[in-house]
Amino acid sequence: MLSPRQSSTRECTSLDGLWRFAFDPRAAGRAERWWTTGLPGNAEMPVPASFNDVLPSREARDHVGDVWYQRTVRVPRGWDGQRIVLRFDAATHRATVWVGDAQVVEHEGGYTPFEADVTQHVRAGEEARVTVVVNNELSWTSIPPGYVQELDDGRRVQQYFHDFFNYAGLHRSVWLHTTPRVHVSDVTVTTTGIDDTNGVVAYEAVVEDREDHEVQVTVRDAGGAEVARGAGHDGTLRIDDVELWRPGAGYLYTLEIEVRGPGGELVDVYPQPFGVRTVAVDGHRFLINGEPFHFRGFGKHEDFPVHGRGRDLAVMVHDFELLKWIGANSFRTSHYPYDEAVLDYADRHGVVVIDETAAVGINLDTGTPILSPGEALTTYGEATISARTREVHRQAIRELVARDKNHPCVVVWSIANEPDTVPAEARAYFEPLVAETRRLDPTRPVGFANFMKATPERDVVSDLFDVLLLNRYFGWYVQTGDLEAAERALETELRQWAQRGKPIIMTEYGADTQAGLHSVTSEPWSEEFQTDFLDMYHRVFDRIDAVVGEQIWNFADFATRAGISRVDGNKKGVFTRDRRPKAAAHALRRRWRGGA
Ligand code: GCB
Repeated sequence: MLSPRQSSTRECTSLDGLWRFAFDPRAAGRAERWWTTGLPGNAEMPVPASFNDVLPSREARDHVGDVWYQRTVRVPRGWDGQRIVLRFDAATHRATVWVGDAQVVEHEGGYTPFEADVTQHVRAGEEARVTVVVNNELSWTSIPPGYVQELDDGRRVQQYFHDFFNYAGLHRSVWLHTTPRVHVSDVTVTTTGIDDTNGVVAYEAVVEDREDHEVQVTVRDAGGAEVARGAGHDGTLRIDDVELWRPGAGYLYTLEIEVRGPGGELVDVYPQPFGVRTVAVDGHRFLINGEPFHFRGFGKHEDFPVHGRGRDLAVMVHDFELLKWIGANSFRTSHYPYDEAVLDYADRHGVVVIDETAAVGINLDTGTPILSPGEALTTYGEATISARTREVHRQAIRELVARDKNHPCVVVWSIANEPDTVPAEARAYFEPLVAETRRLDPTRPVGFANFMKATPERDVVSDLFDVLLLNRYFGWYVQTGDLEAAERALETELRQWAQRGKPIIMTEYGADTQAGLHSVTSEPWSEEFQTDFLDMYHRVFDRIDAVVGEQIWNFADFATRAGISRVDGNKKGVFTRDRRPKAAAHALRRRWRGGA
């Protein structure tokens, strides 16, 4: 799905700001048709933001069920005759939208965009009422999964198997924008070849209602100069003296797609940024533009006080600057697709991204108290993770690839985090999903973040994937505090994985650390321990050629639900939740930047 962009034929207005808001735990609003009557009460809620921590109450934080957002928007007078689109960058985890009294769209999945053509429901120059019901429940057929527990006292509690708070609401921007009736509705740009001086890219543009219309494309360099041109809705273009997109130097071109009518008149223009770069796996090596790449960075979260997972450009830029400060060159969008502004920024600044779906917690055998459901359930089964779940997961992959395929920063699709890949059923579950990801995008390696219990002897799916993404906690969840034993265990297992002949990227390793806690004997939870723990992992990585990436868990401390192993959230950050460095941050900076 294309991002809304301005051009000489397209206009865009933001619907961000304060919206009317109401909690609706008993789903009264659907029965009472609140989209026709307005919302009860006088609460207001900022968009974008998670609603949970904005209002200081337990009910708000732990709300399970529907919440309603409503506002009016005046449609610009000049939009008469245009196709008008209402777009949500995300609604977590599902939403139904009305304009006036008419339902215009429904969407499942909390981290990918959706839109509705609302031309029939609004009039240029007049006001329109937009109402959205967002539901935050996780079920056995949602991605991520969970279930709602009904307590004896009538309360409903959301249970889930992932280690981050179930923030919800309108986390991302809402837009009203125009396109012409005949318009570009999709574009794919891929690099098909590069040599020392030239790049060849293939493009494909989809144009709606394009009878008698022609497509022309122009490639412009970063300064706006034309460097290639072509015609037709698909084709290949050669860029001489090409400037490649490289890690650390995110050079972007723009493919300008023009649709022209029968008389040659300009009907639509859509500018699509892209980078010229290749990605490949060759034995143990991970190659970007044919050169070995070593991932240095973190698993992150979209997480910050008060607004939860809400889009925040100040925090976003600060995080990127901290990545630069510490010498990181990459991160993983653990554990869901991030706001598109994050990927746009990474494209422009040459930061490498492992892009992950929201399929986290497909695992009822984690054995850690924070994640175990407390009931004896098996991961795969008719009543738990079933073929129906897999179809929702497949759709999540489709929406991720559709949104992010043109981002040069994205070099790996991670289709799940720590699923249960020990039982035989895991193979039947994952085989079609891997095939689907490759069908959708044959140009990028596919991986999933492997869970500690799925060792080389026990895991039944890793051979299906191109890269080995491993999450390991030797020295923390096992051999706690004993870094000597942990070092041996880590090295032994990594050497086993290395025999598979694929690149290994360590996508998680880390230790909870209370900022300000110090210890001469390097006790767990102290800043000294976190530094020693990471040093130990790095010694091992440096001894094994197959390890081509180190992404620490986590960039910053983050919110989780309450639990006996979480004190005000997960503390494995190298930065605190408000982005102050722990001692390990300085140690990492020395490793990753040397003297620089
Ligand atoms: C994991 C998960 C991550 C958790 C982390 C932890 O393996 O992938 O979501 O937060 O461990 O800290 O336990």
